[in-house]
Amino acid sequence: MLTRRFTSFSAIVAGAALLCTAMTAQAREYSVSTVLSDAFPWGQAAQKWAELVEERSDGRITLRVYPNSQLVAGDQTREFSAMRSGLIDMALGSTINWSPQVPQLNLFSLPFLMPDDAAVDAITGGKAGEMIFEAIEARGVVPLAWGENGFRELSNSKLPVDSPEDLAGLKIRVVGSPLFNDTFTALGANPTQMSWADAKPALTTGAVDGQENPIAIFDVARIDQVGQKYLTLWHYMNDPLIFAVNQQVWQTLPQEDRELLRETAIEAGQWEIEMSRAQEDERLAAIRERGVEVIELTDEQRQAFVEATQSVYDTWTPQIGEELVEVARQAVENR
Ligand code: X2X
Repeated sequence: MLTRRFTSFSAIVAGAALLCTAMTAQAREYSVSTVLSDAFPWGQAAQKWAELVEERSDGRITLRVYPNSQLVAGDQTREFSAMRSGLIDMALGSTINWSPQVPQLNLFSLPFLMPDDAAVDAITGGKAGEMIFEAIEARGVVPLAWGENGFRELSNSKLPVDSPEDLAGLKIRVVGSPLFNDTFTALGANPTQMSWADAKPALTTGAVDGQENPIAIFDVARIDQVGQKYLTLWHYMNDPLIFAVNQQVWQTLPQEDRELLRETAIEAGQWEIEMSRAQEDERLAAIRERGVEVIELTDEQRQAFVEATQSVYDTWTPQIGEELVEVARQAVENR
């Protein structure tokens, strides 16, 4: 009796275990890395992607978003390598942070290449965008769709900047691509590379005088609270975001799941681009209200910055690729 009861109990346990195995084979979870949390449009885009995937796969596929570069111990410039090696499955990352591994992505950091949203869209949505996706794919990662971090504007704690001369000697925190050192050195500033995790403390202590980031980040991260009193709208570059997947993960996916991931990434990206552009005026008004002096440049003033940074093109065009830079320029011209 006792034996028989034990036997049937074991059978139930074994059956349950089998069922669990079958379910896990079906339901899959993937990690998605981002630099910023869902307090920011960037993190919201990743969350939107996860929601759409959850919904359309009827819960079969879960994307778990890990913000704050936590899967790469805060070092956002290692995100692409971590995704390529399979340490992380997917990411929604900035072109800046992936450019140390994919030189073509430096295209977007060329100063004053893209004067407006239409220019960004002409590049990402055209032949240049295709060339960039091919370059990413050639480096072992599958790109799916574009999002947007936004036009990066310059802030500092010292003075209203409206000419390159104003930047002389200013210590500016820049992101981890070497191109930024060249841009800010060309402008006479004193650039210091550091991760986003280190940026706010460095601004707080005054270790650096300024930084550059999109308005949404300035607003949400309350950069004005760490003494950044002057914000120059110079629109010098824009970093798109890219939704991407590790190649091995991609190869294990059935065709229908690949389509689902791609289609939802495109939708989440489009949603985020529209939302963050639509929020910009309101954010700027809020920043002004908090006492930040916002400096808008005349065409002539902007031109002085354009001219001062020409050397960056000489150094970086060969690394990005002559053809890609030319195709991008034409896209901007014909937008
Ligand atoms: O580190 C930055 O400045 C940020 C958050 O904008 C990027 O990851 C490129």
